[in-house]
Amino acid sequence: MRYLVKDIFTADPSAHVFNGKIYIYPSHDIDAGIPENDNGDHFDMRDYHVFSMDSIDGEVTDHGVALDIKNIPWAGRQLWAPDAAYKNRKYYLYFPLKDKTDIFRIGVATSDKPEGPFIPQSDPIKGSYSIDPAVFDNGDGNFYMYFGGLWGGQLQRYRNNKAIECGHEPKDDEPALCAKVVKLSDDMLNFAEEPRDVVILDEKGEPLKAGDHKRRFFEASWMHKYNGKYYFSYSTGNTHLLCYAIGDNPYGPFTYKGVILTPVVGWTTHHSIVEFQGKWYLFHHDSVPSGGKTWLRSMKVTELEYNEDGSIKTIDGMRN
Ligand code: FUB
Repeated sequence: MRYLVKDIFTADPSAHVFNGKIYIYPSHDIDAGIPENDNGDHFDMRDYHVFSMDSIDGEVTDHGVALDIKNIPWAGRQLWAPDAAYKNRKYYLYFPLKDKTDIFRIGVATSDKPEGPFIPQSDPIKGSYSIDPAVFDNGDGNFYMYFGGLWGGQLQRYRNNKAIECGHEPKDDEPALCAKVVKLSDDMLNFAEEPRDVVILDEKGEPLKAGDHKRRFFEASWMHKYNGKYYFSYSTGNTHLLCYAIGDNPYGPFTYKGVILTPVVGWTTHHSIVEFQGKWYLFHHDSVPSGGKTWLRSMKVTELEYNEDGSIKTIDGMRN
């Protein structure tokens, strides 16, 4: 495993290969002096930096501030885990941010260059809510956004894409809340349809239950394709695992398959998976360099390997 950046704190790394290089779009953690709570108020980030590297062991270039909260017209607070996509000679940065009423929405900003600077749209994406957008290029002209996160990520405040009066999680024996998936419009700036549930099934074909904290979705969606199958991966939040489930198309359903990464030092765990020069890599973060401060994380990379049957070899989160 390799820490990628030492002079600032970085988390939630979304890695992509653009123009033959790896570009990483992480959160930029800061010490805002806000006490830690279950609402995640201590994650009070204010800008994004974009990083690139020519090779997996090579030098990491910090391209500086790519988007600052002060330039986002609808901003309230907290720039959380972003992702990026490329289409038709334009780069798109998708980001979760609380609006002026303290509700998380998902915004989009555009640039002609992968490293930015990115110019934000004047409003969040219509119909967006919650956090952690991950945008998947299906290679057929269609792009899908996966999103959602529990607790501070506010997903429990919605049912069927509508805000409910009193946010709550289902009872332990009821189906778990799901991440959401939605096809993006041709211009990449809107949802092309109503978001759908990313249903994760257990070995009996039943949706995972809300009480199944070691397997149910919490936050940090990612999608990648391997040998024609769709791998939806995510964090289980309060049990601190990165897990994955496999399906036959971008919408699922997906069947739970196992753990990618065991708990790391720190509360959150978040990742991306990318193929580069014939190998697969897991980008993630932990709080080791800050001495365990959960809100000051550092991104890392390690190789990810598959077994013959397409399952992923579990990685030890405490390995350094
Ligand atoms: O970085 C803030 C939040 O912490 C992210 O949006 C979550 O996925 C968790 O990593």
